Amino acid sequence: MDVDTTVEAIRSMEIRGAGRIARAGASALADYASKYEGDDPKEFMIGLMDAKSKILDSRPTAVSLWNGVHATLRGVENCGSVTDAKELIISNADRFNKGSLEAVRSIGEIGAKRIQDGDVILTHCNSSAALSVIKTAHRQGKKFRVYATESRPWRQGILTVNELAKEGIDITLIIDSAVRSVMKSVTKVFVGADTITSHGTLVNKIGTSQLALAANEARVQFYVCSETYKFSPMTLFGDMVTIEERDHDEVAKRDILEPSVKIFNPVFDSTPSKYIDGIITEVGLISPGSVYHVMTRQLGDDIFKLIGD
Ligand code: RI2
Repeated sequence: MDVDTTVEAIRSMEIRGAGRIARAGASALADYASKYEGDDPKEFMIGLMDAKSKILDSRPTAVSLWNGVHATLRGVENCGSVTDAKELIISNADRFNKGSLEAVRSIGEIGAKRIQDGDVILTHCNSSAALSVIKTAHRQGKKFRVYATESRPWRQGILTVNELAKEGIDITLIIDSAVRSVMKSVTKVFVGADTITSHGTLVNKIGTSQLALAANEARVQFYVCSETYKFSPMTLFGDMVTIEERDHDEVAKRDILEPSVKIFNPVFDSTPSKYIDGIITEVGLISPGSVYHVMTRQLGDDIFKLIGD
């Protein structure tokens, strides 16, 4: 898929989910590189930087997209020719995408160990990382049931319940406002992540913080399933995470409302680290306080080169 088509598909949520948009961004850059037919390095780089900024502008919150794009472009400035740059971008994108899918699988293996017979699980929205945990535990023969929130306004919960039902998992759909009501019988919560800050705050689908509060009140374990490329390097340098606000029509059509009614449609919210019992990543189950160490260890000195880019 080319850059413009990818950008439009991400904006319109045809491609959604923090991991998927990161892989789509990486693939779009590889598409630009593979289709470039000239041999002018300057022209190639101008087109590449234009593609990069369009992709990064497509959705503002999930840092996975930023990390996917930067992983794909890593080292391109040192290439001596267009041919070298094209090869590097294509192989970086392939490595990022394969690593991303492998991370989701590893998270499933690690997280499944936290599920036991008799558990009642609650999940929110549609996270491939969280569902990897649930599906892996089911494939291991564990007996448990799952509640999934509808996740207004896009109702990604419908994707979740159908995906889990096809696996043969005992799954119940609830509306978002039923979370506290079912929490009495829930034993564990597994959610995904769009961004995790350097101090362990989770930014995920709107409503996640309500699940965390209700879980905390009921003494229910709250786990975040997140690939490490959802850790945000810029938050280490003090940057705030931008919370995307989407079209008002997603909440309610104007024709059913009095003209003076305002609509506010934030897509994500923040859950402080104190509500998180563990973050299940491809490098292990870590505490929110370990995000800084994992992020700096993985990025090394690159972290300083990346920031401000
Ligand atoms: P995976 C989604 O955002 C949800 O917030 C979900 O929890 C998160 O991305 C992570 O999804 P959206 O794109 O990467 O639906 O685990 O707005 O699939």
